[in-house]
Amino acid sequence: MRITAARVVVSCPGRNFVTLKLETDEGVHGVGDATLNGRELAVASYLTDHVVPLLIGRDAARIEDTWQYLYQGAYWRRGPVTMAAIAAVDTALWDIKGKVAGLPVYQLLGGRSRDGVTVYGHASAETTDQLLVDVEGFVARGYKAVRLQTGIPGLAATYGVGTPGTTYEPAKADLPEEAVWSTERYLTHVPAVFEAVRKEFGPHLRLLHDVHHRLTPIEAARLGKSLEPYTPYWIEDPVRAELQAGFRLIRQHTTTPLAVGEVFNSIWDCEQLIREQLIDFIRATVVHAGGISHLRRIFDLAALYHVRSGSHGATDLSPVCLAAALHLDLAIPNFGLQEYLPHSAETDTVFPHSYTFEDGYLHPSEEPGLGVDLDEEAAAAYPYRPAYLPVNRLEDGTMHSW
Ligand code: KDG
Ligand code: MG
Repeated sequence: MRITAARVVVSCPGRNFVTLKLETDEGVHGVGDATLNGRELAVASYLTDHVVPLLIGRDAARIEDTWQYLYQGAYWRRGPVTMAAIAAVDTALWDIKGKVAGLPVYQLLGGRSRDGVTVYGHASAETTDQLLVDVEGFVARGYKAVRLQTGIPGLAATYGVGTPGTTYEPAKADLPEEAVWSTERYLTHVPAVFEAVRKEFGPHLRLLHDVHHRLTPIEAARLGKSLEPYTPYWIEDPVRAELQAGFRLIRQHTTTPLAVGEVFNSIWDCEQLIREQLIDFIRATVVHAGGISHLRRIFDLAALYHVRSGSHGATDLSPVCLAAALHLDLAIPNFGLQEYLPHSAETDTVFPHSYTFEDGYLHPSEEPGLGVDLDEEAAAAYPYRPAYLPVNRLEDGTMHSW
């Protein structure tokens, strides 16, 4: 079976997505997500200009060989643009293989290791009182795990804090917005939020929190220690992870579990973190970490070191990525938790899918392949709109990690 056509579709049904559609001479097609929030057109160009010409005429059955061909053949290895492009090809080829076999992709990955994929949602509000109401809504819908984010008193805006009832979307049109950050105010506030939620909801609801890379290792250690009485399921991205050894310092001081990896694009970004057991959950995901093939490699390494998966699942990962993640989540032995933020109605129209949510679990489709598609006609009605993630500055104006 040969690849006969490859189209890169950039669309903005509520937010921007880059999607690759591969067609074959046997009439079977596959889709892959290549979205890189705020840098979408770079991946679209990488695919259109440098990958699509290499795919035409290739054997669609050779998933691993194609992965190695694109990864090693580029000479310039790794990086978010390259790995998102490779991910899209890999995902589309798994979709095709499932359709050819007449099986959902999770069956090709070894079959189910669990009944459903436990997910967490984002409870978020400006104040702690409003947050309690939002958490209540998640509990009522059956969620077993909830991420907590609130505004920080004294700061005008806080990254990742959405309005309850709306779709999560930190990227804003036009140029990046600038927000002010204070680590001191943040570290004082967060333990009180956890205390309030634990008091209201008891010990069994899994509570998570995203630090968005804003602390130094010793500050993160202090946060972890201060949250221990409220037993968080994890704190995420406590520090930037370019320096993997930096996590040793956090580990020396706290038993609060650590999750990291949504910006990772290869196994080499987390090899030391995993091998030294410096983290508990690896948050890499299909679209940004080289597709199903490479993410499975990361999860297999993690399994050797008691590290579980906790894949990123924000709304800038398209339904194609989410579907692919669910097939992997269902099959691997060391699944931990899957992030789930429902997409907007426009996004769902452009990406018809058959995964389902019930009582805190997601279930991938039983359809052959991934069980998700791209409606190209619907996508054409939503042209690309430039949008960027915000940047942070300290109170004195210094640029700060977000
Ligand atoms: O593109 C950035 C988003 O995906 C990010 O803000 C989401 O941190 C995030 C999360 O944990 O979902
Ligand atoms: Mg995050």
